[in-house]
Amino acid sequence: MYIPVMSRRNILAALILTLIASICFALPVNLLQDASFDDGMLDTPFSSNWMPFGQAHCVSDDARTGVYCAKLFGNFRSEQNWSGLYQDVPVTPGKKYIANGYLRQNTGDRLEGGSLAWIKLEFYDAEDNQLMIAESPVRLGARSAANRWLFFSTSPVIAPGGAVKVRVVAIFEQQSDNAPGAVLVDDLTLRPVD
Ligand SMILES: [Ca+2]
Repeated sequence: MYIPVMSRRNILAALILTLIASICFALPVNLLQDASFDDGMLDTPFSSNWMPFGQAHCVSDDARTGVYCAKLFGNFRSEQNWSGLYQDVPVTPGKKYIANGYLRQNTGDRLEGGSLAWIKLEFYDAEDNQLMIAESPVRLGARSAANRWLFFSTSPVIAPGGAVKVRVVAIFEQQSDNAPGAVLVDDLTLRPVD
């Protein structure tokens, strides 16, 4: 009986496929739902996974993936104010998490003055007490590049003892200068870190 022997080329291909598969399966899942803001309906632009606050809108301009992204801008209150949106995710104390995503500003609606946007993690206990905050060290501001999506990330952070959930926040801060400008947000992720 003839039994075909795998050629070196086939063995190499099999090894490469195995390596790719192991890398793919090793990537932890995104714990956020509707991370690309594309699951909303016409009457409720954001899906129920997201809680918008201040001036947070679902728009189809320049979405990074899918059709929609979030657009944040100031409340023009002549005092420091915030807009944004967040999603709460259950966490395990002692486990490490990291959040990241993409922010963008466009020519014609660039940030001015002291306006800033960034990504933040807030850990809460069962009584909704805020235990810890972790923020992306880099923020998008008036001097940041325009017309392209920029990647922002927190550091990996350990959920503190007593934490039951983490709030992933994309936040826009406007100062008392009422500076104009808007920020687009798309493709947020929250991943556990081994
Ligand atoms: Ca999107």
